[in-house]
Amino acid sequence: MYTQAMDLPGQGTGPQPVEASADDAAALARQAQFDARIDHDHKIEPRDWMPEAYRRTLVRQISQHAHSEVVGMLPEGNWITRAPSLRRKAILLAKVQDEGGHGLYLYSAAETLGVSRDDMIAALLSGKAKYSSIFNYPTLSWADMGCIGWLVDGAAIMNQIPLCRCSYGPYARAMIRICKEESFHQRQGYELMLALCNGTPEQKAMAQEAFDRWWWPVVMMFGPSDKDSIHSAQTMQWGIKRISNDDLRQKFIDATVPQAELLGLQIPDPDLKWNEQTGHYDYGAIDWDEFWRVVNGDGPCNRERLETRRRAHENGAWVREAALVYARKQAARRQREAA
Ligand code: BYC
Repeated sequence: MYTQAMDLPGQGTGPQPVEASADDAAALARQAQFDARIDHDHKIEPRDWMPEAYRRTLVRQISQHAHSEVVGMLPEGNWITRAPSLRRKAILLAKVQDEGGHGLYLYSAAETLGVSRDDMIAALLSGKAKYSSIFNYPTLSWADMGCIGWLVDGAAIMNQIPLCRCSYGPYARAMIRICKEESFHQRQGYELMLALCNGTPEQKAMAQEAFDRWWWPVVMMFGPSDKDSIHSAQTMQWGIKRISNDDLRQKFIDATVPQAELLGLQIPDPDLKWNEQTGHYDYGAIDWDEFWRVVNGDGPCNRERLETRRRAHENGAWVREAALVYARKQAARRQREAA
């Protein structure tokens, strides 16, 4: 049984009411039904009753995820005009567009929980809402496009495949499509890195330099270590998160080291080594001060990213207004025709 079932009306440690009211009995029944659905790994759907804390947790995670996709368009958008060939430009454009689409599915999934898109976007633009730390790093060379696809999307897939089994139906279903697209993103990134690593010595050096900058921020992307993760225990009990931050990080490192070796790249971690006993790679200490600095708004590009989003939002105001006026006109026309 889950912890949320422990503090229900009439179940506290204080004096117990002699008889539960009809409302209490109904609340207990709803809670029991919710717990049973979670226990049996059934999906919770928007019209099902759910505890308020479950709803709030989902709104937090799904909206942060949506914001990450939308802000995640910026570091790569920076290179669309400078892609070295038409083929690379077409791939990058398609990838960035997919990310915009992921943001939209995710905002829609969050809206099914009764929160408005306007409120979610206002929280992002005011700096109140979080988005992934990884998008606060700059993209300095073309090899960064390879590293983002290979490593950032690779980490995203590792984190998001288990979310396809999330207990909340609309989020789980959005993740299935998103993961398919992320898989294409990861492959195009690896293929780009392969081309650079098999290219001239300058191209190989550019690939290594980008890899050196992205490795640790990507390792941090999985979130704080399990002992410092404030939400994990509850979200795992609710079947939202299925694998812990540290376990996902380990899976990612184990999968990525052989890929780096195939590219002939050096991993910028002197403590990284295969551990025969555990069957996993051991890795060096993570700079958690840097992680929290970036999460709390003081990373290399936090201000620039938010400023760009704010400007885009302001510049798009006329489009939103025009769409609303058009919708009102259409509705008025339908009403006239129906009269
Ligand atoms: N960056 O208790 P914890 C993409 C926050 S988009 C910033 O472990 P939780 C892509 C956390 O929110 C990738 N903040 O939290 C797009 C919490 O703060 P609050 C985005 C982070 O929720 C374009 C606090 O730290 N993916 O893939 O159990 C191009 C304590 O953490 C970070 C998702 O959003 C971070 N890295 O676990 C390419 C996936 N890590 O909310 C690629 C869905 C932690 O209490 N989200 N924090 O203020 C998740 O799976 C989980 O929310 C997390 C964190 C693993 C991120």
